[in-house]
Amino acid sequence: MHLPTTYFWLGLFSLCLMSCHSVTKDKQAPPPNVLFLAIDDLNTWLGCMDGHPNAKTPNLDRLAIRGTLFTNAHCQAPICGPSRASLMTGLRPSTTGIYGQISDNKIREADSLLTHVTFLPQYFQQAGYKTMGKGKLFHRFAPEGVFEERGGREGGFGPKPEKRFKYDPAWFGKPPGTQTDWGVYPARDEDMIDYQTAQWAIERLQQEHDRPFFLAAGFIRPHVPFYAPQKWFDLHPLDSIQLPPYLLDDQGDIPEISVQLHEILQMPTTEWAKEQDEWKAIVQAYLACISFVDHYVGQVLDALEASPYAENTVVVVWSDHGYHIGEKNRFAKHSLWEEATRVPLIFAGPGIGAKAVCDRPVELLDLYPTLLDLCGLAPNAQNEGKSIRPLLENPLIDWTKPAITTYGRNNHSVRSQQHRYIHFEDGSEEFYDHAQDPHEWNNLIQDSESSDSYSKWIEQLPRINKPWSPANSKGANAYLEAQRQRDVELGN
Ligand SMILES: [Ca+2]
Ligand SMILES: [Ca+2]
Repeated sequence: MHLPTTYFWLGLFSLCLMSCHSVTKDKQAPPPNVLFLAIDDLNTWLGCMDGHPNAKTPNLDRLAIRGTLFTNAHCQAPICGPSRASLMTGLRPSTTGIYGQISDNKIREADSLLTHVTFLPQYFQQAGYKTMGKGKLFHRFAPEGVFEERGGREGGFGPKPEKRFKYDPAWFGKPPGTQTDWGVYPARDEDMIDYQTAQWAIERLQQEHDRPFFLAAGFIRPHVPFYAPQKWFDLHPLDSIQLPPYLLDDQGDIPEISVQLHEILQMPTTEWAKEQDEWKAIVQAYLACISFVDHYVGQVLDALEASPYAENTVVVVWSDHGYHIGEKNRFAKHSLWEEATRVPLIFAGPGIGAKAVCDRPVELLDLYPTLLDLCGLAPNAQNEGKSIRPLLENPLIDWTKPAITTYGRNNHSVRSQQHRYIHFEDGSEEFYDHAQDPHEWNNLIQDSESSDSYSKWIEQLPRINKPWSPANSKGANAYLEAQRQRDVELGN
């Protein structure tokens, strides 16, 4: 046999093999599925994060090992409704005027920009995905038409005892108007809403789907009331509980408008909890609720791993904002400070680095474009976030875009890798250096040596600051409600 001819045929055969392989591979690799898991009011008290030494979250920890954990991710608004509206529309609160709680079906009418907005799951549906959702995804469940299969949401925040355990109307001299309470309740996990949500998601993962899917489940713990069955409290014995850092006169160096914006109604203060010897019990109950929800997130992850979708599904777990558990004299979200803006965010699946930790600042607003990018869908030109796929491939690359959180109109926090700069509508400011001051106790705004480093963040503030939309519910305190009324009365 003539050698060159042999090489020619061998070469052609190899080419054919390569091209046949590539066709087959394409046929076998449809776009990835998405498993989208929301957790309500979860701060960074995870075993895999540095939030709290008593945290026990083995399931979120193992997901973090499978994927990329973001340790400097932030919400766009520090309360449920506007945070979720921003994530699902891909637009900042300052672009839409959604600063307060908002009914799911009012989002489209909040601003003319939103009349034809394509919510994140809908974008997947329009790209040929099967979309399924249950639980707290938007503020309550989801606007009409967002999910092809609507699992809905059970009412409220789960079963309640006949009489609240700890709620005290004397906290602020007001009648009960909050869900805030803590204690062992109910007796069985099966009576918790999140148990039902997990079972529903597991059933969907056990089904055969004829198209790629976008499966969303929204868990409601650790949102108040901090109720969970006994076994979750047993994981966190009271005498083992460590208290978060706290500085009594912390508010002495912040501007007056910050004091007004951060006024918390109908929630206990840390001083109250100390006087009543309840602080450890609140920490214990919050940790118990987190361990409970971690277990049921873990059951959904187990179902994914046991399914034919294990290798071809992008998993994302996120919380809608953080929560103060006594730091800054409060038990609440509702702030532009670290404990309320910072959230756990974990991605895992095809194309995503494993055992990776990324400390670059990222935003929940980035989820929409990132998920489109990971699934090979065309970008949505309306999105204001940025795909963080480059960080999922290499968590150490340069990333200068800061994370911005907005509370009320024209009050913004800008979080970079090291600093937090806060700018209020009247021009007042706060500035913190996390390298020296991780608890944001020392407002450096008067410190001339720091002025160079914060001035650059002013340029990052949103240019648009839409008035409050009339679609918002009342503001959460006197300052926010006055701001809302002023905007609405002026007719926007
Ligand atoms: Ca929430
Ligand atoms: Ca301070």
